[in-house]
Amino acid sequence: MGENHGMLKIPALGGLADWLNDVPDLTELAKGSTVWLAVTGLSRAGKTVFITSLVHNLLSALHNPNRMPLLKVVGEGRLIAARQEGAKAHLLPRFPYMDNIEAMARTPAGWPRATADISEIGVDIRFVPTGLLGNMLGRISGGAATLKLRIVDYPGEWLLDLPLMSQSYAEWSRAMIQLWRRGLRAEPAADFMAFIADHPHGEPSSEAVAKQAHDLYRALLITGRDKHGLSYLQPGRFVCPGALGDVPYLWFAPLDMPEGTDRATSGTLGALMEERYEVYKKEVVARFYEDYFRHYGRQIVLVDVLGALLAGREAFEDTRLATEAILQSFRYGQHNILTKLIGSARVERVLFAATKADHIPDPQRDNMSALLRNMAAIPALEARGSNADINFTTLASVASTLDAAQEVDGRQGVIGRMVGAGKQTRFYIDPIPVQPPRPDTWGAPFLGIPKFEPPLIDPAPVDGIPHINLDLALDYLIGDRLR
Ligand SMILES: Nc1nc2c(ncn2[C@@H]2O[C@H](COP(=O)(O)OP(=O)(O)OP(=O)(O)O)[C@@H](O)[C@H]2O)c(=O)[nH]1
Ligand SMILES: [Mg+2]
Repeated sequence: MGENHGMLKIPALGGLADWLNDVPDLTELAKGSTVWLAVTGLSRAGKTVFITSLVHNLLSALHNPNRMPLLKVVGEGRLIAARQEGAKAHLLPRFPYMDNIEAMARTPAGWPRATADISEIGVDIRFVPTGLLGNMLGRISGGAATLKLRIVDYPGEWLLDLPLMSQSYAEWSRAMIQLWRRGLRAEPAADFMAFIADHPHGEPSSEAVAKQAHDLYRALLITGRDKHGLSYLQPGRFVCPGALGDVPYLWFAPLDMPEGTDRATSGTLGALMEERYEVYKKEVVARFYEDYFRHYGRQIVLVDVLGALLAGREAFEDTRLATEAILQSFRYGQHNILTKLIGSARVERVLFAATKADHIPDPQRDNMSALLRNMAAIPALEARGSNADINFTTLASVASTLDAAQEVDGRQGVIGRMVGAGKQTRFYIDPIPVQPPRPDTWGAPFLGIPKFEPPLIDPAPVDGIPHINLDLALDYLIGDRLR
């Protein structure tokens, strides 16, 4: 304070203008404003657990601020209240926060069920704004501001469809058929390939054949995901349909379209598939971006990097491809398809987060973040231009283990109770590489990382849930709106 002691310091005019540019609209702040945070990621990445823990820890933060010290509004003691928003006429299904908490707090503790569709939940955060703003608002509104946080859970598979928007049916078919002929994919694809070899694109259009091809292709995508750990699966709605239902325009599949064929001939099987593909793009893919995605200014993309590492070389490579494809939804070019879809709406901040960090010991976690960054080919994208602000981290929404005290064969590990086993188990892992491993260094794949039981959880919003980096992640995503 010095010589200004006792006086309100008025900033110089230039400084004031800068300051006004930096803060959200004053009246908006006094009334309360809204921020959308979308949580996405491929199946089993940890979206439901993340949102459940986030909401529970926010609602508990007043009672137990020690859980969320790195969320500055909590760490700085500025939180006044955090409440679940009251009943509203929202359009999206409600995220089942209480059911999920009860599943985790039960004895024996379990995990929430897998989810199939988009859902949302709101938390109203009342807080004291920082600094000068706080002083001014102090007079306007009794010292507090309210941020309405709207959290949305949607399948990351839906983002895998953005590339379709700039591909014709023939181009997309060729890309898919090539992909399914190679490596790990060839064996499960054999039946589907045999079927489309019997039904070339030029044969007369047939509803029954189209439906059969679709059923075979869809089953292939789901087998690829569940039995082979594959992630780069298009179209995303064949794997995660959401509330679409079994409508006829979905009944398409790629066909063997020869190089040089750009449009299917009218009246053929190829033409029927093409027509449905185009309707799918317009009615499903474009609509998701236009009606939903464009509103979600802050997004977190959860990636099960550890699961991908353990699933072996090809599954890891597939996760890498999928992560790269998802990243396209956050890169705006002057004339690119995303910009056409969402217009001037912008995703401002995106956090890519490697989940389930409690499966690896603390010293390995920075490597995990670096590996995720390298998987997404971020170095090539460093010149950001008008892209969203993108960051990387490693987190555990529900820390269910402790670091094991001893090393075994030079490997560090964690210790926790396995679901259903009832006794403590240690899990050791090779050091996490910062670059995708070289082809000759991969071990034998195994699917499904160990399932540890959640720790003891109080279902009342008092104590919160132990986590790793959840507060840091949230501060990056919405901290600026809580200043
Ligand atoms: N130990 C531990 N396990 C976790 C954590 N987060 C998720 N898991 C495990 O991963 C599984 C999947 O998590 P969910 O949150 O249901 O994943 P999701 O992305 O919602 O999956 P879908 O709804 O199928 O798309 C859980 O059942 C847990 O076994 C975590 O922070 N720690
Ligand atoms: Mg889920």
